[in-house]
Amino acid sequence: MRLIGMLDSPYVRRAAITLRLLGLPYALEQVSVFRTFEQFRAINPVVKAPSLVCDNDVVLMDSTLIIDYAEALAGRSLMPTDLAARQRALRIIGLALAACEKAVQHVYEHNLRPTEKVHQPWVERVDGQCASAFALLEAEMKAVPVPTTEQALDQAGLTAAVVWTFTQALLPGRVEPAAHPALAAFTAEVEAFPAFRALPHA
Ligand SMILES: N[C@@H](CCC(=O)N[C@@H](CS)C(=O)NCC(=O)O)C(=O)O
Repeated sequence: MRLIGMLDSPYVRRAAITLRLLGLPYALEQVSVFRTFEQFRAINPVVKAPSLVCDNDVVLMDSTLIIDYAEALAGRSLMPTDLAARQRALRIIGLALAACEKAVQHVYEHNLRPTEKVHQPWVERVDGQCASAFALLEAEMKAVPVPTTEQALDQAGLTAAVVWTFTQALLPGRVEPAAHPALAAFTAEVEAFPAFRALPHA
């Protein structure tokens, strides 16, 4: 299998770390949807990262769907099976992915548009949604114990940590660590795990 995309994408990184934690062999090809658009387009004409080229050449996209396939392939999952724990995990993943989407929209609005075409009401809406998602995520993470090994990490913790690292790297000062101490402390521990160190945000 080939996972296509850059590790500075939180979606690519969560898929890459998940594949590794599931013990699935794959090659990571760091092709950029921006800097190497044509190269990416030759692999997936939709140009979405991550893209997973499966062993039978079928191309999957969207990190959550790639993770779904990977878990079926591996015969195990990073999601809890207990209903209450699964509901909590789904809540955390939903908040983390919403926060991530809004952070990405902020970056696109400022980095891809000429300054005179930035639409301030839209930026304010996106920033407000991003702040709400991170505040709610912080409230959830207060109750999540930090795993002592990467084997104990579930998809909720994995995704929350990847999204926090991404946001701190791309939008420094915009989502304050001091206002999100649980998320910041959780991520600091999890980023020290071997899978996270082997696949750093970069
Ligand atoms: N919901 C998707 C989002 C993926 C996504 O938006 N990836 C970005 C890179 S961070 C991308 O492909 N951007 C190029 C584009 O949308 O044209 C997922 O979970 O994989």
